[in-house]
Amino acid sequence: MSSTEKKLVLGNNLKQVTSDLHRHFNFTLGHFDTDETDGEMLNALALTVRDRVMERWRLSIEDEKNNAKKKVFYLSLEFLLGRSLTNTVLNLDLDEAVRTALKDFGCAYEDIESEEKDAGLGNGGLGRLAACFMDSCASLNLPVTGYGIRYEYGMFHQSFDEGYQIEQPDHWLRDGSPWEIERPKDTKHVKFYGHSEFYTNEQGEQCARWCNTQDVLAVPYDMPIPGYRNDKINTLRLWKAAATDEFNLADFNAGDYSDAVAQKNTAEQITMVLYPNDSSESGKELRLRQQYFLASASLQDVLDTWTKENKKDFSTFAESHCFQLNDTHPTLAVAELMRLLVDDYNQQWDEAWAITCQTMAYTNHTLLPEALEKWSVRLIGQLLPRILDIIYEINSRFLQEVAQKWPGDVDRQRRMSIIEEGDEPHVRMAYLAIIGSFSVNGVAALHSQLLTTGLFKDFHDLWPKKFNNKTNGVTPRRWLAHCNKELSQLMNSAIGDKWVCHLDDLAKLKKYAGDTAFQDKWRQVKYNNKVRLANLVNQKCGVNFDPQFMFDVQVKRIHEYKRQLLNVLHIIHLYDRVIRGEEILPRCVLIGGKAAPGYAFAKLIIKLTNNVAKVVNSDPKVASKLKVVFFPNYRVTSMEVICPATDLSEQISTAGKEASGTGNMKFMMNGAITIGTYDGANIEILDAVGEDNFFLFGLKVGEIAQYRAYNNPNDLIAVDEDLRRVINLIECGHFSMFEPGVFEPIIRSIRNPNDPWMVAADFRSYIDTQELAAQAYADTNRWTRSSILNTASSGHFSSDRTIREYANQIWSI
Ligand code: 26Q
Repeated sequence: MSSTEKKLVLGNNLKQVTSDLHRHFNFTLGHFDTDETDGEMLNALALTVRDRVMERWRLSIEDEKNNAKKKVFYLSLEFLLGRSLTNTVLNLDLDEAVRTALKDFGCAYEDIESEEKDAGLGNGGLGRLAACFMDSCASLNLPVTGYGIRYEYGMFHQSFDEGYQIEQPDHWLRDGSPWEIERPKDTKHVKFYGHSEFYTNEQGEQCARWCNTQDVLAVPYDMPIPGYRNDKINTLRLWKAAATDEFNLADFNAGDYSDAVAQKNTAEQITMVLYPNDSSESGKELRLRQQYFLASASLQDVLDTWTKENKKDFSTFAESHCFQLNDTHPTLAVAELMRLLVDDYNQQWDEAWAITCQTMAYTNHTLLPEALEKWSVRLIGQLLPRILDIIYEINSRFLQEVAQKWPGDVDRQRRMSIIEEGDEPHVRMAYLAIIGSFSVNGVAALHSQLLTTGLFKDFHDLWPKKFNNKTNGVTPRRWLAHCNKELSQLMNSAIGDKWVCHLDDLAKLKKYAGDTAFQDKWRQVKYNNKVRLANLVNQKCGVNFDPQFMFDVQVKRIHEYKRQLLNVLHIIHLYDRVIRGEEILPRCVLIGGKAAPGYAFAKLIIKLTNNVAKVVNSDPKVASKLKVVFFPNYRVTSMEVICPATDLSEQISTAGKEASGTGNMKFMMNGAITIGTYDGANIEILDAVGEDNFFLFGLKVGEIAQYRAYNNPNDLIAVDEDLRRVINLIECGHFSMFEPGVFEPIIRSIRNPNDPWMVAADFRSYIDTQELAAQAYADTNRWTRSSILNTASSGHFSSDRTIREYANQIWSI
């Protein structure tokens, strides 16, 4: 029994859980009828579970205060948590008690859990990675706190009109959330606007202060992050913006009541909505305010805690703190930490800079040059004048260092400057992050290597040791134990249940890969999961998926580099073959994902998929061979049903463009086989599972430039009959009968000799490899063996492994 366990009062047994459920239902929530809805039952259950979280949380915080030598803070504009109830029930080992207690009420656990809304506080991979990391940190008993923003509106809700994406607001907090605890006494003031003032203090030192600011309050809401069955609860602290009283006072006293209230709105706007990952949204002031708001509130929080104990002695601060920056989004933290130390705590610049560079670490998540964050100097100067001073000072000292190492190389100085000169000068956030950090990492081996030879080569030349790789991972709790209960049970019966926290243990399944009795059971589980997904597809799309067919799935944000278009071309090719009278392996193809609201081309790909699906699904000649859906409103909770049911996982990005991918890992864990390019973490998946159990296709990074020089899509179309027929079906309007010309931009893009995404170039290889996959699927035992081997080889892709690497190699905890 652990020391924490001894101090726990609330039991996990059926009797106590039932009694608490009744108490919360009747007394906390005041329900007196028995015909309450599932939603009301969810609240009572959440409170029952939360009580058990609370007692562990208190002990964890106490324990950390007394024992943690070093604390880590994960700063991220996104935490894509999904649902909390099921995850908490699993991690606290409450599953059985909860199921039985609910039965007493005449409720099924599945109905109650499905009432919870997703916390969709993220766009996709980067946000979900932050959530998986939080789960692993707690499960590994590491002192890691997350800092983020409590968006009132999360990722938008997606629906379709005539096949076009429609966005609706996601007011996830409408009915309140039992998982957040407001902590008003830890409120911070965040400064905006105003100007810098320079003065000499009593000791005769030159100092600066930021005056005439318009402050906004940052109010923290804490969410518990439970570890897996270890009684550890970490904290995710999310900030909400609120107006200060002073802020309103001037206008209010002048009698301008409505202006005063309107100003309140400007302050509260900051945390109103999550920005979609959208190039058309770049440069928006509100986004910059969000970023600074997070950085400033979080650092003040940490420094307040520090100075309460240590006053202004920062001599051991660096050895006991580390800030991990999730991409450049929270990078103003570099300048903000300098400001707080120098202006507010009177530290010398050099000491403050040493602290900053020893505590900040930066993770990059993209290779697309257009996705690198830049903010206009004018905007930063207006909104955050003191921060701009500090960025300039950091830059000037840095450029001196460059000049010393490469005397006379002015072009290098221009290239490496934090300030990009031009008509409108910009701050390059990635450079600020690199210069202010002791560690810079990419998220898969190829990605990290491309960073050091491409985008950040100059910085790698200067500081080779700063750069490292941390291949992403996903939490096996949510992405296997929770979402695939039946497979978990089957695996437990064969190899025990240690794999939940030691995923490498799954390798023990390898010896069962060829065992036909085990294969039969494995196949049965997959079949049952396919039935479950088929029901969901039917309910959401009105299309019948036959669980006997191969389930071929691509779910992720819609982007040209991810090449959903290539997938659609394959679907059209299969359709064309059926129409031609050829036999094909029966398939159900599911595509899902959201397009950024301002990304017209991505939205057109959704429209094309919907139109193709309509033609395919309504043709009775095709019905017994091919079904297609665009799955609406894809989110964390959908993936929990989709990945256990998938046979073929589509990971088909243009080589060199997908930093890592994490969906690829969830599918692999659940026994799907990948059809994919040599890109991101696919390479490591291929390495782990071997080429017999992976369908590799397409140009590699090093082949693309040369291929482009000698090949033109139009020539490829001319010589490839299959491609020609597919293009012709789109061009002639077969999928746009009453909408002439709608898909014109798509055709133009495929035919473009400079198509950056290489769609035509990879078509032949993709189609041929899809055919190999179909043949493999037809050989049931071979496929099942491969499926088992994929799960068995997925141990490396646990976020526990990733977090151990961060903890050992970056955080030193
Ligand atoms: C930036 C500025 C303004 C508004 C929005 C943004 C913004 C928001 C989100 C920019 C990018 C993102 C998200 C990026 C992302 O999800 N990247 C993915 O990160 C995964 C985790 O490392 C990788 O697996 C994926 O390969 C990568 O695409």
